[in-house]
Amino acid sequence: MDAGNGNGAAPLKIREPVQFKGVPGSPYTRKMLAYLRYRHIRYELLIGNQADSLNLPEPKVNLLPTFYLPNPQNELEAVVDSTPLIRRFESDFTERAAIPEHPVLAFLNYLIEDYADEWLTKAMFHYRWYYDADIKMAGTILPRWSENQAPEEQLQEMSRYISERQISRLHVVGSNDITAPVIEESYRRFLKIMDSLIQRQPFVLGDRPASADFGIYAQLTQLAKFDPTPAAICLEQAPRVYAWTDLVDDLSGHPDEESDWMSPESIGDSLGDLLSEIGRVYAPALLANARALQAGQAQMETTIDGRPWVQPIFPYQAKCLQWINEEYRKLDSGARDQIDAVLSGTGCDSMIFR
Ligand SMILES: N[C@@H](CCC(=O)N[C@@H](CS)C(=O)NCC(=O)O)C(=O)O
Repeated sequence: MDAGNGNGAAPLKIREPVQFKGVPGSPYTRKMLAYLRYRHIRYELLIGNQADSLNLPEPKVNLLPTFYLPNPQNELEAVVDSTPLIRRFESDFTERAAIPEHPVLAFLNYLIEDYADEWLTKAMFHYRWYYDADIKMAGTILPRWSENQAPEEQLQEMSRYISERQISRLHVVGSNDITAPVIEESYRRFLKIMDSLIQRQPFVLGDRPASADFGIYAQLTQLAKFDPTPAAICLEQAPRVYAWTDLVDDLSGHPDEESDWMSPESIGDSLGDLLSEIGRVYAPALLANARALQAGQAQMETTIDGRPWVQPIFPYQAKCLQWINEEYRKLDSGARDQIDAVLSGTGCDSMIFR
C-alpha cells in the first residue's frame, strides 16, 4: 500500500526536484537555498503566492521556508524548520555532505548553527524593525517580493500592515530599548570574530562549508546585504564578511574533499572566540528562558553581557537547549571529553547538563 515502506514508520526518501515555498527576505529560506545549491540537490522555489494554486498541504506551524516532502504513506507533507530539514537531507543525499562525520566537529557545527538561527536572528529582526531607515526599506520591499504587480495603493497598504505587525512583535525576540545595546554590541563583536575567522580559513569548520556556515550566511543575507543600518556596519567594520556572504550564496563549484574539514586539534585556536561569544550572550538567554518556562512565568528577566534582559518566554528555544543536550548525549565519552575541553571557559559549558 505504501510503496513497500512496511510499518510506515520512516518517511520516504526525498525526491528531486524538491519543492519549497519561501521568499528572499526570509533568512531561513536563503539558508536552505544556499545549502541545496552547495549539495547539488535540485529544487524548485515557490516564491510568494506561487504555491497557492498547487493545492499543496499546509504545515502545522506556518513558517518559511515550507518544504513539501513525502511522508511514510508517500503523500506530500508540509515540513518546516531548517535544522532538522538539513539532517533529513544529509541522510537522504550523501555526496557533498555539510555535516562533518567527526563527532566533535558535528557537535560544534550544531551549536554554532543554532546560535546563528536563534541569536543572530535577534539582530536581524531588531535592526529591521527598530530604525526608521530599515523599517522604510523592509516596508517598501517585503510586499513587492510576493506581489510585485499589485497596484501601488495595495502595496502601500501591505507595507503598512507588515511594518505595523512586525514592529509590534519586536518584543517577542527580545528587542526593546533595554536590550538594544546588548543586541547591537553582540552583532559588532560577531562581525569582528567572523572577519578574523574567515581570514584564517574560508569556513567555520575549515576549507569546506558546513550547515553552521549556511546558518550564519542566512542571517547575513539580511544583516549585511539588505537592511541599511546593519549593512553599513558590516561594510565598514568587516568587509570580508560582507564579501563572504556573496560567496556562500552559490558554492556549487566548491570542492568537497573529506580532508578539508579542520583537524579537531585546531578547534580551540580557530573557534575559541566564536564559542566565547556564544557563551557570553546565547547561553544565558537559553538558560534564563528555560528557567522561566519551568517556573511557569510568562516573561524571563535576566542579565546578559552585564545588562538587563527582559523578554517573553519562547518555548521553541527551550527545545533548542534540549536538542543541544541531546546532541551532546549522543557522543561517546571520548568525544564528550574533547567537547568539555573545548567549551571550558567559553561560557558554553553552562548549557550542557551533565
Ligand atoms: N526555526 C525555523 C524558523 C523559520 C522562521 O522563523 N521563518 C520566519 C520567516 S524568516 C517565519 O516564517 N515567520 C512567521 C511569520 O513571520 O509570520 C527554521 O529554521 O526554518
